[in-house]
Amino acid sequence: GQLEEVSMPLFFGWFLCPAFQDKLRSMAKDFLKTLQGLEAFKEHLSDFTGEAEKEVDLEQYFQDKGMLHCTTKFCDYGKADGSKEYAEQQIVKDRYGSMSELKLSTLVLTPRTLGARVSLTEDQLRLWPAGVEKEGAPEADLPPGSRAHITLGCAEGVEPVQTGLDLLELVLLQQQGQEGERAQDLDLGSLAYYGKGVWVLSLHEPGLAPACFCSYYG
Ligand code: ACK
Repeated sequence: GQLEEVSMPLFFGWFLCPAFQDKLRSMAKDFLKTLQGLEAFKEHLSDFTGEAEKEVDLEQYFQDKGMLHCTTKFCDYGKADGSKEYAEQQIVKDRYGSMSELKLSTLVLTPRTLGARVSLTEDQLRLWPAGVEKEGAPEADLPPGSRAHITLGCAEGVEPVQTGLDLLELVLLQQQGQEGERAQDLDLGSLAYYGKGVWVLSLHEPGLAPACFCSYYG
């Protein structure tokens, strides 16, 4: 009926608790500060500026996209394929409003986006929609959950949907056996460069972020 259509959200996902949002934001800030001071980063600066000589302030370069979350299903108020089917699943109804911990293993920075990769548990994967990896990387065959992420910032003019697409590209490279060029060990983790401005920080200690599974209406 009409009410049902009205009730379809922009997206479903896990929403980080406010205290952990602050923690993650300040961790990202530290990372950006450290990264832009590294010689290795400066060598590849043209990936970001288009010019080798120009300086870049990464904290300004990446714009905050609001409340930190990990999208499961993007519904676009019911306009996106499979929204209704997703929302009607028993597991989605059962878990709605429940808390779990998101495991953050990696920070991924590209000239377009800054994001945290989320490693979903078996149980969390039950809320992961089918086909979103294929949708983002049609030519690849990536395991469910490969696209799970938290967008931490986007370059000017870039939409947050790009963070998941950038992550899929990285996961594909890793699936093909690329490990990146080991750049440096930082306090937070070990840093690798994958070319074309893609920097990956594997955290020494994965972060555990308490989050609530629900939906966002905008
Ligand atoms: O950072 P995100 O995961 O990327 O969170 C936002 C959220 O929905 C609200 O815009 C994500 N998003 C936007 N468009 C799509 C799409 N076509 N497929 C998957 N996720 C999307 C965006």
